[in-house]
Amino acid sequence: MNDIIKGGIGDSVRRTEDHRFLSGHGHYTDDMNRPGQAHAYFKRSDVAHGVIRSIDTSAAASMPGVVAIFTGEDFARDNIGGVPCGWQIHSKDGSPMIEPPHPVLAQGKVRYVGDAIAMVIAETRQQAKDAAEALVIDIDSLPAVADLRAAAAPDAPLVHDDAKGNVCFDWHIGDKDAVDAAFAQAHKVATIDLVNNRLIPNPMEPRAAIGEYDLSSGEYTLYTTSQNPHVIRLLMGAFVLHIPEHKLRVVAPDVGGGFGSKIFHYIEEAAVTWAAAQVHCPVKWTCERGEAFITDAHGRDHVTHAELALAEDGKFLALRVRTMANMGAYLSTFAPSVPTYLHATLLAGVYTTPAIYAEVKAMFTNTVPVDAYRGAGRPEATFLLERIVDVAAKELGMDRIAIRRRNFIPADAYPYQTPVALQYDSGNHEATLAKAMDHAGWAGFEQRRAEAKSRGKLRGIGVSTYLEACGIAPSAVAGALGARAGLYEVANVRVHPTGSVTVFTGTHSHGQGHETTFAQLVADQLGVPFEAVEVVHGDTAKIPFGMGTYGSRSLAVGGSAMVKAMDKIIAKGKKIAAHLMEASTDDIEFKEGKFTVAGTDKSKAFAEIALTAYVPHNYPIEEIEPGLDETAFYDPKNFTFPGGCHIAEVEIDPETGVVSLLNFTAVDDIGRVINPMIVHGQVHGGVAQGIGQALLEHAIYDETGQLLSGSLMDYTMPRADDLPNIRVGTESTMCTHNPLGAKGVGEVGAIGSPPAVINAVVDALRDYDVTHIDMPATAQKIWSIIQGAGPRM
Ligand code: MCN
Repeated sequence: MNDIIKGGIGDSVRRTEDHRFLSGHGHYTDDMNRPGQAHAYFKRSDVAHGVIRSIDTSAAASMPGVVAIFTGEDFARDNIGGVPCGWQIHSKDGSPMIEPPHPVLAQGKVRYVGDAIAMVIAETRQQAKDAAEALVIDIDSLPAVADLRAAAAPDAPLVHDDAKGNVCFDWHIGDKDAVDAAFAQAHKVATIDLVNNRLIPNPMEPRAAIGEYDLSSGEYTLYTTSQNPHVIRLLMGAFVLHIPEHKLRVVAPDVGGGFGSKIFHYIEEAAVTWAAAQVHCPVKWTCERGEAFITDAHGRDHVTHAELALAEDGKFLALRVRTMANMGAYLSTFAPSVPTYLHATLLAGVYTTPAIYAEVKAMFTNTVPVDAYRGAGRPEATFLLERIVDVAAKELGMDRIAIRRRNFIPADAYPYQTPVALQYDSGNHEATLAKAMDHAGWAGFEQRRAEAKSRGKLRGIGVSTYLEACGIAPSAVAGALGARAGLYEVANVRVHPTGSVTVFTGTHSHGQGHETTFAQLVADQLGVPFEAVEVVHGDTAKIPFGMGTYGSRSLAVGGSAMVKAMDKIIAKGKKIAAHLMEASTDDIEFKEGKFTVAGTDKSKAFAEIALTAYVPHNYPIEEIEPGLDETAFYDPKNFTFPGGCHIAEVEIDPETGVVSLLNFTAVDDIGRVINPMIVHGQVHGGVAQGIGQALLEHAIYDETGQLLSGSLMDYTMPRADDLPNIRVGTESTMCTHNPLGAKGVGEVGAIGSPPAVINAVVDALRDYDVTHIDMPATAQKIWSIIQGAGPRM
């Protein structure tokens, strides 16, 4: 610990942003009120599928305070485009995915409960809401389909006429012949059918947006709760509203959590921006919690059949996976990438499985669009793998740890090419497993099980050894995998004359603590005090460009861009120092904030060089431009591949089926750590969400497309007393291709934890005939299993 600089890399600095947040000085979109603003309320469909016969706005239009009412026809008349999808997938027969237009307000048909039909703008929010109630909307209901298996039935109602069989795409990856051949040789085959339960994100701050139009300059501004303002500007400006970027500013101020749900370009953003120009005043919309349930993109929702071919010694010979993925009623911004490139490419996990073949059929249903939610695709892959590995162990009568060890990719086999496209750069699965087993007291578990049994309780322990791909960027890879834009990151490092620094980053912090960790990074590299660094993000008018925050990319990609920009600062500083100290630039060394002539005691402090750069005195202006302000773009060669081991220990009360999670251990390998405290917090948050998925959360639709769990009374979020003390440990193998050696941490908790919990629950029920329990493992499900199966003798 001694060589960790105070406020530098490796120091658990307290989060600078927290004082602002905890003292009520955060500046969220809904905190803003623009002069003369009006308020928007969206009238939404309460049927899942139907034809809009008529919308009568006359009574509503004469209600007090009403400024304007717009319907889909108004948008169509003004040639406003549909909300685009940022990803393109081709089916295995080479045909492009079906990409139905997604109008800002419904045109002709409604396709899910929550689909926006009309936008009412009034002087107050309540007036807009009251007027929306006075709209007379005539909809002929059509049969709807919400469930994946029902959507695939031959006579299922069609969500979009051109998506035959409700199929958006039917994609595949891997070597089918090799997999078939391996199955033919298998000693045994482990099989599992599972559902990855649909989730609703529920960040603390609901979405909000304010559109503004300046008549004199023709400039639009959108304030929005977004994780990636530049991407919103690009999509909304170019595809929806046709506003050139120099006339469109997008600001994402403080954002109270997103978990992926605020990456996407939502229709409300386009609607308020467009409407501001129509009604000549700013237009503000704030989502209500209940409205968020039926408008924020949902997550997960897979139905999967998987088979693992096994050799007699427990070696995995091949994996075959067939997944159906719910896209909802329209394609959200990143939706097609989630079950394909973020899911199926992860199916090797931490294992040496030589042959893998996966098919993914994406389906439309009359439900809220589904897109990335913390982990996006990787939790689904990890759940499938770590469950089937336990099933395989049971099938072969092998120990669950032993079968994992037999199949781990050895640490010395890195870099490792998987059969499903990815090349992992580093990892040490044996080390994370050993550390987690030690922290979790794995060796003493059977004693604890026996003790629980003496109290009439069923105790179980579950393990999950995972690997994920994050630091989402490599433009070449993203492009090859279907992204419609490259994914790099940008940083502008501006050193001011007195040596303080402002960093402008294209990433966006909405709970991850970037204002702290990025300041640590800059303080460490430039040798300036931590307090002298300010981090700016979230405004397209201030930052050159940026791809935003998701896929645990901000440090590995955004932080690396900062390192690149700082390298340029240091290189220029060396030239200035060489001039001041009459030395050759090659002889100047930079360390801990000082430029020194090598082998001498002659040196200049960083702040002195900064001042010289701006206030030239006897300065060779022809050779060195004044100023100390550099921008760099960083496009990594590869993803980063964090991995780790999560262990859960549960106790079940057989009388009630209630699961108590007693212990949870997470040991994650995330390469070099900038701030251990923030990293631990990220793991805690992710694990809490994973536990929520495993035990509590489920978005349930009925067969008519009504969301039954559409409020916090019905949709169970984990609370503090549902969570045990989470033991967090790290184990570092460095990322080999970014200058920091860092891997992402933002999603690991949500990826590794669900199978650990379910494996523990299944283990607790080992005396019953249970191979698998779908998430969430509610008390009712478990009680029914116990009642139905009865103990196995
Ligand atoms: N960090 C570090 N050392 C590492 C890795 C990361 O100190 N080796 C620090 C980073 O500098 C950053 C934080 O940990 O402060 C998370 O970094 P990173 O893994 O790069 O993830 P991002 O910042 O890109 O955040 C995205 C990730 C995702 S994808 C989701 S979803 C998520 C998450 O972060 N949503 C969150 N964490 C969240 N936390 C909060 N509070 N709210 C959300 O909405």
